Amino acid sequence: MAAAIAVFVMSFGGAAAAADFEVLMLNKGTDGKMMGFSPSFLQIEPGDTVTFIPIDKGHNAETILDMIPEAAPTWKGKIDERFTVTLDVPGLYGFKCMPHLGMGMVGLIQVGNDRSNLTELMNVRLPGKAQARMMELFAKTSPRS
Ligand SMILES: [Cu+2]
Repeated sequence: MAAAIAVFVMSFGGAAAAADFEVLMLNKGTDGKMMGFSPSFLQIEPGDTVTFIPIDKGHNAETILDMIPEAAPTWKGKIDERFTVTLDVPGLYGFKCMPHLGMGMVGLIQVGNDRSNLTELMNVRLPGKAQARMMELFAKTSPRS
């Protein structure tokens, strides 16, 4: 019993603390483009959290159908809502602002060093400017080691 507790404490102490990343929802992105998440690409570790912050009004953040790892739950923030999601399943997560998808308000999160679902994401057709912006984000992912 005592040994089991000691092992637990050691493994817990050795684990890196989960980090929180902030993504701003803006009418004008830091890249100068209209309607955007900043940053629009993040690479985080499993168990880290991402907080979406409504700096400007009228935005939300939600997962795009068929653009998250198979085992991962979808998530959806309300318009003008600050909300935090914990991402445990490694892989790529495409997300959008529902009202501004056609204007290219999309983002991409890579959890861990895993982009094994990249092909699935690339097969999803997005409207308007979203497709081109998402292709730019795909280029920022790094391969599985
Ligand atoms: Cu928006």
